[in-house]
This record gives sequence, structure tokens and C-alpha cells, in this order.
Amino acid sequence: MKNQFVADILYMIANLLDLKGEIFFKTRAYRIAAQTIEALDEDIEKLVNQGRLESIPGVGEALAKKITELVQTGKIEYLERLKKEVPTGLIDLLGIPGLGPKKVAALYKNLGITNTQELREAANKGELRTLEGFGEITERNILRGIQLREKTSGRVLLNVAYEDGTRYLTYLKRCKQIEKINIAGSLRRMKETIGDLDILISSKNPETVMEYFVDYPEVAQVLAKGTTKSSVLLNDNLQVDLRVVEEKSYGAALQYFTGSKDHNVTLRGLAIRKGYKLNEYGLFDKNTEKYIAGKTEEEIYKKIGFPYIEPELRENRGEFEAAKKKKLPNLVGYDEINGDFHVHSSWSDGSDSIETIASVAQQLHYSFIGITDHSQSLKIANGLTEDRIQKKLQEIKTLNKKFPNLRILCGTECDIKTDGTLDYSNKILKQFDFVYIGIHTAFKMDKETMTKRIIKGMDNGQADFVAHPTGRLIGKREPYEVDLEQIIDTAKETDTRLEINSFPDRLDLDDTHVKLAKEHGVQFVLGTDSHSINHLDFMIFGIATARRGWLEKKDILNTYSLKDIEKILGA
Ligand code: DGT
Ligand code: CA
Ligand code: CA
Repeated sequence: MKNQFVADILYMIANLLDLKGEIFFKTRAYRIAAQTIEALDEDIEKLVNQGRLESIPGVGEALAKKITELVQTGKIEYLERLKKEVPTGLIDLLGIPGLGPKKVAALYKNLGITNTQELREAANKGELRTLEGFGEITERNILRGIQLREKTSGRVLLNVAYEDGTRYLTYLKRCKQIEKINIAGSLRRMKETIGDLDILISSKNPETVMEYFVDYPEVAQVLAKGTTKSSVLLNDNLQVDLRVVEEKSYGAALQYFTGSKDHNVTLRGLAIRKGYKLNEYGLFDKNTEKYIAGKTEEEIYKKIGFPYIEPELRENRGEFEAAKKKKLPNLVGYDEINGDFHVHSSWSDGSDSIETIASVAQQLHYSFIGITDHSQSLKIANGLTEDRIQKKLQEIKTLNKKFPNLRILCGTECDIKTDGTLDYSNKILKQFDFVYIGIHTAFKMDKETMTKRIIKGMDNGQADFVAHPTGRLIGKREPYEVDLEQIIDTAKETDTRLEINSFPDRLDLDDTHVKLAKEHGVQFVLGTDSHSINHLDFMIFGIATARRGWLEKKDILNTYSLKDIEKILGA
């Protein structure tokens, strides 16, 4: 966990040095070290304690000293000094998508811009386009970047909240005074970004529980502490709200604090029509105030006339109507996935060998793993040329003998070129067990051209799956312009499956698009887009998105038996 923290600080130093206009190789050293530490399997604290920091490639004596200082004291004197030399607002500007240190430095030097407000005003007045290296497009992108950041500001990606929540729960469960405990709020609904974490507990001894809650070692600040409600801020700035309730209200409170707010408002209305009153303490008779239910969520939904509704469905997107008609989906389970279709190996830009990936896949009890390296024109990602494909196929053939209970499938993530042709000839594509196609360059096409480009790729006859169909990066890059309805129709016609990319920054397709595509009869695949074995665990976030998109087991190829998958793909 500390690794990311150390890496972030090193990136920050690099950015500040860039802002100050330092020479290139100095900042480069910090960035390379940050990247390495981010991807490191070992705990950085352990390396510090054993004095082994300099064994990390790119970390020399000076840097090792700074990292040691950071791990031991929580800060770096050098960084504190740097921060004083650069206006603080500029550091904040670096967080706007599309703005790097060079551009920020230019804005400061030429227009005296030191914060977002000034930047927005200057962009709206058309002043940015006058600067060297800027233009109308840059100006527009900067305005979009500001909007994008505002939309997600103060929220964290699902995986961050999930990991924080899991650790906090493990800690809390050691407290003997706790009877029941659950995550509630948007994390229980597995939303793609999380504003704050909500935890619910039932206990006869709330004071002790609250003491224990605020004593958690990762707490940076206690925001409020009472007997029924407390809030803390964790070291990574995520807020956590805790409520402690009596057992007879536990189900009602869990239902209430799980949300969503829209779902709750509708449910409360439905309760009233049945002569009840619903709040976080229970379900009551509207007239006599008599307690009717509240111990479990099930009994509350049942009394109001519904079956249990899974948290991922509670977004007021038709779940009540579907439940009334007995048409609620039987959601795909978190344990029903037999493998991962989207994994990069060290043959292209992944950091692990196919053998290492296969052995982790085996530990995950997968029956298959799809290795999808990049195609030849993506030179920056070390895309595979034809002769390297042959060698890779050979390696996979050999490895398959070594892993009798796992089928390693040789796939590709083939680039769709700007004219819609694919990056390999059909003759080459036929040699793969399956083919993903995807956009990796020229994101800024107009909607019609981009839609035609992707459809042409899907029409090629060799494409099995479309990777990350909209290309968005949550909080960092808007989806490219594309007519998704047309993509969905083509997917249906050509029997091409759409991916739910499970990498937490992507979750692409998103939940609402998944639901839409399913309603049009489209089928799906899940892929983590792993570039390291540490990413293979991201599968859970893809499954969550599938569940939020109302998918059942049969909608997702990854749940099929290996035999059926081989038959469908002709692999
Ligand atoms: P977040 O934290 O922004 O990612 O989203 P939530 O859904 O976790 O929202 P949060 O933490 O503000 O509140 C947790 C739940 O409590 C929310 O999902 C529903 C419930 N809740 C909060 N405020 C209200 C309210 O004014 N009315 C109703 N019906 N429910 C509320
Ligand atoms: Ca919340
Ligand atoms: Ca909350």
C-alpha cells in the first residue's frame, strides 16, 4: 500500500521540478523510479528496513535516502522546500486532464495564471490560444478537462474504496462487541466511483465500538465521534462514516444507508401506498406507528410486496417494475467466472511472462486465460510482428502441456487503424484463438467517422470481441465520439461480443451501456486488461459492472465451460 504513496510523492517531485524548469534527466529519474515502485511486487517499507532500496532499478544513493526519509518520517524535506518555491495553485493545475508541467509553466509565465478559476476565465476569453504551443483545440480541451475533474472531484475509483473498505472491515471484525457488520452506500452497490465509505454495525455497546473505530491505524483525522454516528478521514483522504444501530433496526438501516437515494425515495412511496411508513429504524404502520419489520432487508422488501433486490440494482432504473412482473434478472455471481480474456504479457507491454500469468490463473482456479498482446503498429507498446507471433504461439503450445488444468488461449488485441482496417491480415488473424479489436490511436475523430471505423473492424469477419468500446478513462479522458447504438446493432448482427473492460479506470462499457446493449440482445466478455499479475484481481470490478448492467450468467462468455468457449471461438 505504501508503494503507491511513495510513487505519488516522487511523481510530485518530478512535476515540481518540471514547473521550476529543471533539466530533463533529473525529473526523468524521479518518474522512472516512481513507475518502477508502482509496479513493484515487494513492499517498499520492507526494502527500506532491509536497506535494499538501491536494488530497485533506477534508484541510486540520493533517491534511496529520500525514500527512506519519506517512509520513516512521512515527508521529504527537499519536497517541502520545492513546494515553497512554486505557487501552490500550480500544483493543483497539474491535476487537470490534458495539462502537463510544461503547459502549466507557460500559463504561469505568460499569463500569470495560478489557479483553476483564472485558467477558466482566460480560456473562456480565448486568451490561451494566443500562446505558443497552444491553439483553439488545446483551449477547448483544457476547458473540458476542468469540467471532467469537477465531475469526479472528491471521489475515488471503485478499487481504491474497495481495498480501503476491505481492510477496515477486517480490522473492525476483531472487535468482540460487534454483532453484525456491513459495508453500505455506493460501495455496496459497487458504483464506479465512490464519494465516501459507509459502514453499518449492530452492537449493544456502541461506545466501545466507536472507540475501536477511531483507533484504526489508517485514520488521519477524526471528523466526528458520537454514540450512533462517527466519521473519520483515512490517510488517503477517503472519508468513512460509521453508524451503529440496534439489532431490530439493522435491516432497515442497511436498506436506508445502501441507497441509492433515488431507489429509497421510490421504495418509501411504495410503502406509503401500502399503509406503511419506512425509515432507517424500520417499517411501521402509518397510523398506529406499530413496528412491522426491520431486522433484515428481505422482510422489509417482502412486506412492501417485493422480492429481495440486489444492491447493484438499486439505482431506480426499472428494478421495481421488473420485480412486479417477476422479471428481475438472476444476476451473474462473483464466483461464476472461469477465466480472463484480456491479459498482456511481456511479449508486448505487460510486465510478466506467460508462464507467470498462467500459474496465477491456476491459483485463481480459472479453466482458461487469454493472452492478448498488442498488434504490430503499436510500436510504443511493443506490438507483435508476424515472426514474433509464431514464436509466441510456439511458447503457448509448450506451456499448455505444463498446465494440464488450464488452457492458455493465444489472442491478440488488434488495433483498428484510422481507416477501419485491422492491423493484421486475415491470414494472420486466423492463427489466433480469438481476436479483440480496439481503438488505440486517433481518438479525436468526429462521431460518424469513428463509428464507421469501428463498424468496419467488426464487419471484417475475424473480430470476436470489441475491447473497451468507448475508450473512456474515468476522470481523465472522455469517451471518444461514437454512435453506440450503431455499434450495438452491429455487434448483434455480426455476433461480436462487447467487452466489459474490468480495469478500474476504464469499466468500459459502463453499467448503463451494458444494460442498453443487453436489451438489444448483445453478448459480453469480461477482461481485466492486466499489464501485471497484480491486475488479475480487477475481475471483480468487471463482474460488478455486469451486475449493475443487469447481466445474467448466460450473457457472459467467461462463465461458459471451456469446451463451449472453444466451440464458440473455434479455438
Ligand atoms: P457516494 O458516497 O456519493 O458515493 O454515494 P452514497 O450512495 O454512498 O451516498 P451517501 O454516502 O451520501 O449516503 C449513503 C446512503 O444513505 C445513500 O445511498 C442513501 C442514504 N441517504 C443519504 N441521504 C439520504 C436522503 O436524504 N434521503 C434518502 N432517502 N436516503 C439518503
Ligand atoms: Ca457513501
Ligand atoms: Ca456517507
